[in-house]
Amino acid sequence: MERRHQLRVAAIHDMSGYGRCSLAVILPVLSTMGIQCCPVPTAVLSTHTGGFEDVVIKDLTDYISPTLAQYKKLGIAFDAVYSGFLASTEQIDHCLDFFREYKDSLKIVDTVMGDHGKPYRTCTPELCKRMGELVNVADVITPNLTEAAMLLGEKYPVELTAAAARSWLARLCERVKVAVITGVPLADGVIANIGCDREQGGFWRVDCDYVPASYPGTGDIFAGVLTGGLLKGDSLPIAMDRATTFTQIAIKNTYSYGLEPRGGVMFEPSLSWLVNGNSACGFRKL
Ligand code: PXL
Repeated sequence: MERRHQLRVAAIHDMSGYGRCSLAVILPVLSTMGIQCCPVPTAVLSTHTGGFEDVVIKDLTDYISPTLAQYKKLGIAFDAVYSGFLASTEQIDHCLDFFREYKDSLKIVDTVMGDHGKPYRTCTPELCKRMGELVNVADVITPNLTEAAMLLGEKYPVELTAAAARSWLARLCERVKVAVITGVPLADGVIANIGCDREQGGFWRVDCDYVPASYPGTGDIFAGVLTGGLLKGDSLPIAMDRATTFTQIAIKNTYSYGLEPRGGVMFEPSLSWLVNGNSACGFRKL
């Protein structure tokens, strides 16, 4: 058996050249946290699909299965398998194979399907429907509010009361150990990231400062930091706090310079926070 001294993650996600999302943010985040990230690209894109024309997309659906076969043959182990943006419905099956072959690894599914109440233009109804199959085998899921509503068959809400938020999390936690919903407008007027850990118990919220702009890739940064924190032994509220704080630092820096939103957030100058930054313990019970 291979001897290792470092955490290792397989990240099944797309690589978008411009726009700071998916592997382009997850790789640097996990590396900075001291974790080896092995990218398994689902597609290569010139830019992400949020607000650019003439996007060049190379679908890599036939890449994942042979890659998995080679890793198994080589005896390569992963502490976590993390899936994100998928380019075709077949890739659901390939992710299911990955999760089955690495059954003892932490299984993180970022249910990338849509935002602002609508599915992404690449996310077909069939893909949205089958995302539930990945949720059913996952340990940890990180939907945004749009995706949580889609998974639960709910209408996209204007806001959630604390009781409704706990109920949404509890319903997701019937299927997974840990559910985190990002960007939830709570009825007290605050947008929060909320989470539930079925085994440890408890519903948690980490409040976000309101910034009047929306940037792609922030969910990927959040999920990347959350994954790193959980792997390194953070409790769920501490991992949520770390991920929220880092994402907010990047959002606020970007906003302060008035940078074009579709370019994503300027996280690179703040990566050192992930090395030195302690959780500010900005979590509380939901
Ligand atoms: O961050 C979500 C995401 C990931 N990958 C691609 C996207 C998007 C959102 O638009 O287009 C290619």
